[in-house]
Amino acid sequence: MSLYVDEYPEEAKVIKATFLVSFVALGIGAFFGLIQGLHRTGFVRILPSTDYYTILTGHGVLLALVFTIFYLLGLFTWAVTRSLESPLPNIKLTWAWFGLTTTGATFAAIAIVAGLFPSLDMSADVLYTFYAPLQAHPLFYVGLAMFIIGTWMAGADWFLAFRKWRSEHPDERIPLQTFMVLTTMVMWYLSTLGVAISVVFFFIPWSLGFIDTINPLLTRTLFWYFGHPVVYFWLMPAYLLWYTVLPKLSGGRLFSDPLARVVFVLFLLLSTPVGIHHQYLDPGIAEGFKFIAMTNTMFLLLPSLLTAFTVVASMEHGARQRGGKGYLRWLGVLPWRDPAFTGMALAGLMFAAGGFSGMINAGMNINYLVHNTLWVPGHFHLTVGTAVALTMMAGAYWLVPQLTGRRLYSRPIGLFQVVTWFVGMVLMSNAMHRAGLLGIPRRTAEPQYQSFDFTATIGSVAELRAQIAIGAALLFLSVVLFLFNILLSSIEDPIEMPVDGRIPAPLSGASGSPVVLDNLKLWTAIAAILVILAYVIPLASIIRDAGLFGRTVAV
Ligand code: HAS
Ligand code: CU
Repeated sequence: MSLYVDEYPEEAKVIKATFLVSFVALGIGAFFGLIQGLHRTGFVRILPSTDYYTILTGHGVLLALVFTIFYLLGLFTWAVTRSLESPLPNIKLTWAWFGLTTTGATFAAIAIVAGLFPSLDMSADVLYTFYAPLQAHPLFYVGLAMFIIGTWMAGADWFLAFRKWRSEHPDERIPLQTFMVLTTMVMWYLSTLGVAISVVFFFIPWSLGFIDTINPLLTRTLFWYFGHPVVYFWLMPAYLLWYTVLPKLSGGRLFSDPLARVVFVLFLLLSTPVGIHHQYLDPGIAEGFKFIAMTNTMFLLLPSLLTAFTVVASMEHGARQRGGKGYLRWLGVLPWRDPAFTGMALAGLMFAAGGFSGMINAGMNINYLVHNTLWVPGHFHLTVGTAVALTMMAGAYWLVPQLTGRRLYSRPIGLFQVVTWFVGMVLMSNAMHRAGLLGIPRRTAEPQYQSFDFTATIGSVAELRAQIAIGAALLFLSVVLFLFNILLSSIEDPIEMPVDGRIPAPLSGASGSPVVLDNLKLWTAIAAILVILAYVIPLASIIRDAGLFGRTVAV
């Protein structure tokens, strides 16, 4: 057995480059998050209220889009090459998509951060959801378009690798990790169509002044057409790690390969025709279509519930291999001192809570209570902010040594880091959920509530604000520790085998599962039909009501 870097030196370079971009975005985005948390809770009011939205946009874009997706680009490159046991067919294409995504992300980041310097006369205070009538500088949209095209090229790169492999292995099952990457990418192609159309046909011409009106509901709907699947684009890398790496770290194997495939197929089918669940309160979309989106969303819980079962069963199997006994005592023998394991397990635990708040969001009637309140940021700091982000950081502790041939600088610091994230997020997201129930709005710079002082009573707004601010500070500390640990790891002396990178075969193997699961064409066709059913009529009526380019004037 040799390390990934020894077998695929070129690919390892690309992956290290994507991780570098990802972690730089993580550092800056987390700093913005700290400012956010302290400002909003009234602890340190350092920002003029206009800058609040600049920082909030930077925080959202850098963390939710740049950190996560660059990590995905690296992780998927690793997963495809190692599971197909073959290098990528055209490394020039690989560097080209890396260059395009990085340039695009840099353009968008420049447009946002420029908003802090009024003399530059450039801004993109449009939040990470960037729909009209908020308008950004054209550089922001151009950067976004480049970034998306870059991800399409990355998908093409992986599909080409698969095609080459398929020509050499006509009768074999698609290796599991590659299957996960391909189904995720088909979902991505289908869903990015929405955002690509709105950026290229509406936002770029509008921000350049070629058209002076826009249909806000149309751009919102196209955004959410993409905006829900994007959350699974973040989640699937975490699932890939939970299904294929976490069982191994637990000391066992994946419980069931076919069940894992079913889960990824269900995400492909159901991720897109649900976007309207973000628009329950939007006028201009008939209730019936909102109801269809709700029904589809409830079905979409299934793959995550299956995941909870399969991943926990795999962990239990691992624990029993290590001598674990009893109904729950086996939990004690899991490798809790390993930051990669503990980070992923804690991320999974938090996702159970985040999933439940998602179910509450998804109910049309209860959504009216929580929509646009701090409850929603509470929900997504558990999902993308913990299930995904913490899994990615924990995964890095296991992956980076394989890419560099150097051991991790410090496992105890890694362990402290993942636990700090968990504790920080417990405080922050719990308080955010509760604050939302009290009606405290999201995305509001200066809500005038009590600030924290030491006489604040438990359950008061001041107490919730204290929890949010303390949580934000712990999360920032956690990111700093993570970045230092990874940085110091890169100057360790090279050693032969810093980590065992093998992944054992699943307990219930691929060979016995229905062959139809691997029929990507079939699933793509069904996914497209479901999207057509869910979206054609609502889009047509939005265009009929207010015109393709709307009748509102830019603000
Ligand atoms: Fe969501 C809003 C519904 C999942 C992200 N969501 C958001 C926003 C974001 C987001 C960013 O229906 C805000 C957008 C904005 O800015 O306006 N969401 C759901 C539902 C799910 C869901 C039904 N969301 C996610 C994931 C995200 C994410 C995943 C990111 C990665 N969400 C909504 C709705 C809204 C919304 C409405 C609109 C709200 C509004 O009004 O604006 C489901 O997919 C959740 C299913 C999950 C589960 C949990 C299963 C548990 C597992 C844990 C296993 C345990 C392990 C560990 C591995 C059912 C898998 C065990 C450990 C041991 C030690 C044993
Ligand atoms: Cu959603």
